[in-house]
This record gives sequence, structure tokens and C-alpha cells, in this order.
Amino acid sequence: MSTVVILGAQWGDEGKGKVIDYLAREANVVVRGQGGNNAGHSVVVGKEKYALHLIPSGILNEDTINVIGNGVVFDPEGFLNEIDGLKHKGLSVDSIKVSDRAHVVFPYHREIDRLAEEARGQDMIGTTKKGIGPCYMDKVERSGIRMCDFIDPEIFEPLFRSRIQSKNEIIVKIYGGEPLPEDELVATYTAYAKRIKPFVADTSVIVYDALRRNEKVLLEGAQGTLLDLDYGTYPYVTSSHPTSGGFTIGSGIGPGEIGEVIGITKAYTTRVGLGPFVTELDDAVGERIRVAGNEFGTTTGRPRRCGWLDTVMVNYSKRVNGMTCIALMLVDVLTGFDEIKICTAYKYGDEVIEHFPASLNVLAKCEPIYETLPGWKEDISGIESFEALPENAQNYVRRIEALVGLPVKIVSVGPKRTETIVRG
Ligand code: 2SA
Ligand code: MG
Repeated sequence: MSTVVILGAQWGDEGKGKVIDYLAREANVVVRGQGGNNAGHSVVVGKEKYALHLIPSGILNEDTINVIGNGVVFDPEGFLNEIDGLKHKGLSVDSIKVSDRAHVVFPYHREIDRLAEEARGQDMIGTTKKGIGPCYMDKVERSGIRMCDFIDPEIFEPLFRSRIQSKNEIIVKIYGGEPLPEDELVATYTAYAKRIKPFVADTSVIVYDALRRNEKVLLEGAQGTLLDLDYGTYPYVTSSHPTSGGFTIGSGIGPGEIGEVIGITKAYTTRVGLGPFVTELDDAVGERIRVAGNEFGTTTGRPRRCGWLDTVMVNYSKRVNGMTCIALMLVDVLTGFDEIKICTAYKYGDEVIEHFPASLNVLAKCEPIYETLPGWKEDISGIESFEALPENAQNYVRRIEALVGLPVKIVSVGPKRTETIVRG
């Protein structure tokens, strides 16, 4: 099977970008199918570090076609900034194709995202304020503007004017904010549309044709399973489906085309944004992981909350995504700990819970049940084979395989492309 899904098995930031970049070298097409520029993938090539948000990670490979699929919410300003940054570094952006069915993120979406978060006060979600939720709201409400209309001047201007007017009413009357300047936005976005038009295509045809030619297609997930609108820790979730089902809808591929589903899993757990986090370490150990793992958001720079690996969560991701294997990331961050813990179940009152609960009220009261494994002290970053890893690091990986019931096919021991152990 030539189609591989790469998705986050936790709350995002598992290191998907690195695996995608690694596998993209053999891929003909890399597709983003959900989310928008709320994603942040860092890829390190040689001495350069690239922070990608909207653009698929295959951009660093010369021969890969990079598709922004219909399920993505597309921010023209963010896109153009990213393109300019890549060009500045000497990269070609000709391989990027944007779906004519993708919905467009406008400044009123970002403004409403910001105002809505402010209005939630203590109950804020902790969004990236990129306008993701408000854009998907318009899509579901059937008042959004799609790429095909954005690049059609005849349709776009009247439609955009009418939307700015109705959004300004919401901004002013509901949130007490400042109205956005209509004429200025129309001029700016009309100019953006002209620049973006050459990238727009019916991307599902591109992907379909590639599959018919038996080419390799990578579906690149952003965020993670626990941020999924249905499966995540609702309402502390994003407004799209970063799960395997979401990719078929968001890229225009039938479910039968999907072969491997790789669950990218960090060797520990992190989350940005609010909501219950059973294995969170609000202490020196958590701080040590944060510093060693450089756990600060690529998009917003926010410090990430850190804790031990939670296999209740990873098992849940395995189930709802049909994961076929695990890529275990950032294992090197755990180097130097005397002992390492893995959460194997939750204690909820007198009950032992093995399936990730829907209720956040229940989740917030769950205590982790840990298994403790001995750590390792050796620097593992240069190691190239699994067998060469310290015994205790091997045991940690094997224990995860046993607890989740999936093979760990990739072990990442450092941020560089070369610091990746692929097991046969
Ligand atoms: P939004 O903006 O509506 O999607 O936010 C809703 C929730 O989803 C979380 N979220 C994320 N969590 C982790 N990583 C994400 N991407 C960036 C990164 C985040 C950053 O890769 O580093 O830079 O801070 C991401 N995007 C959305 C968000 O925190 C909310 O909990
Ligand atoms: Mg990220």
C-alpha cells in the first residue's frame, strides 16, 4: 500500500514534522488535510531550522508535490509570509498546490478568535488565535469563502464585502470591539488572491492521479488525536479532525487507499493550552523535561505543559485511528533521569480506568497509575541502531510496545534528520 498517514497520538507537537520530512524523501506527494497555520512543524536540515505552519513538510525535498487539501483552513497572509521566508532561504515553492475547495481564513476570523477567548475569561480554550475555530464555524454554517471564490474577482469582492459587514456587526455589537476597515481589507485580499491564484488547483485529482500511478502519498497530520473535535478533550480541542478519518475527508482520498497509519508519539507527554492532563508534572521533573525538550510552541512560543508518557491515551489513539505502528520521538530528552515513569491506567475513586474517558470532570479527577523503569545516562543522540541503544532505553521502548500492542518502528534520538533509528 502506497499511502501512509502520519498523525499525532497525543496533544500535538509529537515531532510529526521530522518523521514526515524523513519519509517525504521517498514520497511523491505530501498532503495536509486539516487544521491551518495553527500547526507548527520544525524541521532541521543541516544547520538550518525551518518552522513550517501551513506548508507541508515535503517542501524541503526537491521532487515532492506539496498539497494543501480541502480540509485545511487557508490563511493567505500566513501563506505568503511562509512562502517569502522559504524563497529567502533559496527554496523553490513551485511544488505547492492549494485546494480550490479549502476555506479561507480572513482577519475577522482572527479577531473573533481573539475576542471570543477574551470573553471566555477563566474558561478560555487557549487557542492559537489564528482564526481556526471561527473559520471552521463559517464552513459548517455554510457562510465561508472557499479558495475557488477567493481567486474569482467577480465573485470575491461582493461576497467579501458582505462578510466583512456582518462580521463587523458581531465584533462591535457582541464583543464591543473595533470594526475592521472594509475597503482596506478588500484591496489587500484582492492583491493576495492574485498572488495565490497560480497555486490553486483541484488537489484531489492530483492525489488521485498519483495513486493511480502507484506513487507514494503521505498524509501529514497537524495537532494530535487528543485535540480532535470528536475524540479530543472537548472543549479544549481544535476545530478539525487530526485523526485518520479526517484525512480522507480533508484530502479527497477514499479510506480504502490508506495503508499504514503511523502514530507519532513523544516519549513523554506535552500539551499547550488548557484542560485536564493526568500525567502532568508541575515540578522540577516537568521543568527539566521542558528545558531538555525545548518544549515551547513553534507557533506562539508558549511554554508547553509536560508530564510522563500516558499509555491510556496512546491506546485510545491506536483504537480511534487504526494505528498500525508507532514512531517514538524525543527519546533523547529522557536521557539522564534515574527513573522514568509510564502511566498504564487511571485511578478514579475506587475504580481503575483503562479507556480514555469522555468526561473532563472524570478526567480531571483521575490519578495516574505508574510503572517505574530504570533510566539511562549515556548520550544516545549519535546512535544508529536499536541494538546499540543502552539496555534501559531499549527496555523502555519494548515496554511501550507491550503496553500499546504496536511495533515502535521509528525511534528518534535527536532533532537532526540523521538522528533517526528505523527498525526493520
Ligand atoms: P486552535 O487555535 O483553535 O486550533 O486551538 C485549539 C486548541 O488546539 C491546540 N493547538 C495546538 N496544540 C499543540 N500544537 C499546536 N500547534 C502549535 C505548535 C502551537 C503553538 O506546533 O507548536 O505554537 O503554541 C496546536 N494548534 C492548536 C491549542 O493549544 C488549543 O488547546
Ligand atoms: Mg507543533
